[in-house]
Amino acid sequence: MNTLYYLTGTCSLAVHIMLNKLSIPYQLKLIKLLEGEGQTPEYKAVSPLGKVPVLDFEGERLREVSGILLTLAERHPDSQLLPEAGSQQRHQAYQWLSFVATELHCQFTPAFLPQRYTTGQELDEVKEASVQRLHQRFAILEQHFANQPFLIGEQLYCGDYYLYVVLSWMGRIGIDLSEYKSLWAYYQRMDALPEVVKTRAIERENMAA
Ligand SMILES: N[C@@H](CCC(=O)N[C@@H](CS)C(=O)NCC(=O)O)C(=O)O
Repeated sequence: MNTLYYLTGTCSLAVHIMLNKLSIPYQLKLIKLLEGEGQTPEYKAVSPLGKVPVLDFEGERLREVSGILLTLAERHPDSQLLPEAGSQQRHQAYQWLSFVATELHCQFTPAFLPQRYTTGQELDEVKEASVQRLHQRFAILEQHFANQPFLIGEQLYCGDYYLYVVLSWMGRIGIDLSEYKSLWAYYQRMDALPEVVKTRAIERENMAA
């Protein structure tokens, strides 16, 4: 059985949404990262860095959000969650997926875990610098979404799920997303998609259980 190693609301949510969107059968394995479950020898054998998501998919072990999203989209070409190979839109799809992973996701980590980014005591400064870098990048996205509903145009693709999840963390570092009009509208558009609503409900129920 396909197995998603996940934690509610983390970046694994993007993969979880994809699984539901594509109606791929799966089971969930909750990894309580805050309680140290990522660092056990058993889980390190699954993810050497002790991170989620990991997806055991049809006999293969897949890691890294972007790689997993691309793999699932490629395996389901009819879903149109990835534009045609060789098209300009496909090139844009790669570009924006990289942007979300490196320019956004990676920039959040110092805000959440500043102690990993300094050997000194200046945790507040590390956090603040991270928040400032994020504001710069949101300004770019704000302009981008003034002209189009999704990352690569009129058609939603798998990178949108990743961006949606990363944007959902904003409140946790004190950024009010509604300050960015177009970006906020984009977030709300994504938040209302049936596959997003369904996946969020599953993760909420599992947390309560
Ligand atoms: N490069 C990895 C990053 C995954 C990642 O940062 N996952 C976070 C949750 S959003 C995590 O597991 N953090 C645990 C830790 O860093 O100890 C990917 O794209 O999958």
